[in-house]
Amino acid sequence: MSTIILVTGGTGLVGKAIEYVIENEPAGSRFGKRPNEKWIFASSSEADLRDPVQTRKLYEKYQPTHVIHLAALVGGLFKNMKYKLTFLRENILINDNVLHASYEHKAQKLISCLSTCVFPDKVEYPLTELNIHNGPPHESNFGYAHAKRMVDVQNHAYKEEFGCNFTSAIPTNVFGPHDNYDLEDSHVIPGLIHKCYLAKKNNTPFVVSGTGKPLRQFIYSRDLAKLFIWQLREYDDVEPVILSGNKICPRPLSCIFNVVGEDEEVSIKEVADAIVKAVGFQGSYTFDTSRADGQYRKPASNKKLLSLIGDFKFTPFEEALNESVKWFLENYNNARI
Ligand code: NAP
Ligand code: GFB
Repeated sequence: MSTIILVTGGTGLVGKAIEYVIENEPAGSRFGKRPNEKWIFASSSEADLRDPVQTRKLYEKYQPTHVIHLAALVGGLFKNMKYKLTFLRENILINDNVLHASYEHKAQKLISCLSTCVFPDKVEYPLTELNIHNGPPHESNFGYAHAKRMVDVQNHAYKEEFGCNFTSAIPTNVFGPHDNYDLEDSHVIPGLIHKCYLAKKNNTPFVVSGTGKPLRQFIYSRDLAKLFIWQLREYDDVEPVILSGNKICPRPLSCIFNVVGEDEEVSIKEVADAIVKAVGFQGSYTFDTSRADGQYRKPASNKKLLSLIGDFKFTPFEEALNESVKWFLENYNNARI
């Protein structure tokens, strides 16, 4: 019996990381490709998942037995602040079509991707899988956040009415190769890598948005990819799992990014300092405090993940950031900039 795994959003940051891991981990290993598996990485050019007809055609074509659902309208703080209805509506359309097609085609399992921005802005910390619906999300991205939260509600409803094996993952902020480096619409790490690169190349100022004070947790895309493969193969519960870094050594900074537990976040200023080092920028940089800071913090607990996955090694942050910068420099001409 072959296993056909459809990865929607397979051409993005996270999808490309899953493809990299499946192709580069030893075949048959915990995260490597298995002999009976066929992996399909779909992009919007193959099917615009906002359209139920195109969605159905994609499922008819591939007959997936398992689905990792990544496809979404995605963006950083500033893109979210600009297009709240668009983020809400497009992601609701995509999610409803993918979940219903997965039900109609009797997918054995579906994992959808949420985000730590779904959590309430005012709630006790650390955030756990039980907090998702305990209050409104931060106003900066309430469109995207509500669309993502609804997937958890849909998963429970499909399970109760039809017995579907649907679940979800809640990653913290992700970065890595194949990211979106657009100067305005991207997330903070790719946005600052691009800005720092241009400042170095053109000898112009490097300007970081906001105050630099907000705190974040980050996960390297290729580590997140392994966690998705683990969830696909070894986790069968409707409740979501937060996918974030592990605390495996005390601060200093070089450890903090992939050891970030719920009580260890990093400031945007620390991120900017790390990017200056990785890019090799010699100048100083300033903060444009006229631009928004967004949510101050969203510390998510990875206790559930750690209790289930056992031994897992996260990539050292500086290695992950250097990989991302290297990929960006080598692919500048065809990257999403
Ligand atoms: P990304 O790099 O922007 O990739 C998005 C993917 O979705 C692309 O493959 C894109 O296809 C596809 N897509 C977008 N609109 C589509 C549509 N209408 N129909 C079909 N496919 C469509 O995003 P990402 O960072 O990999 O995000 C993947 C998932 O992780 C998303 O669900 C996102 O919400 C979640 N997430 C991301 C972060 C983060 O920091 N990046 C953090 C937490 C959660 P094309 O290549 O054809 O455009
Ligand atoms: O990754 P980011 O855009 O999104 O980070 P969020 C925003 C934080 O980084 C704010 C600061 O404090 C910004 O002021 N920042 C500094 C920058 N310079 C830059 C820059 O050049 N670009 C960007 N983008 N930020 C997003 C949610 O929140 O998290 C999404 O809006 C999604 O829905 C994503 O969930 C994972 O972490 O604030």
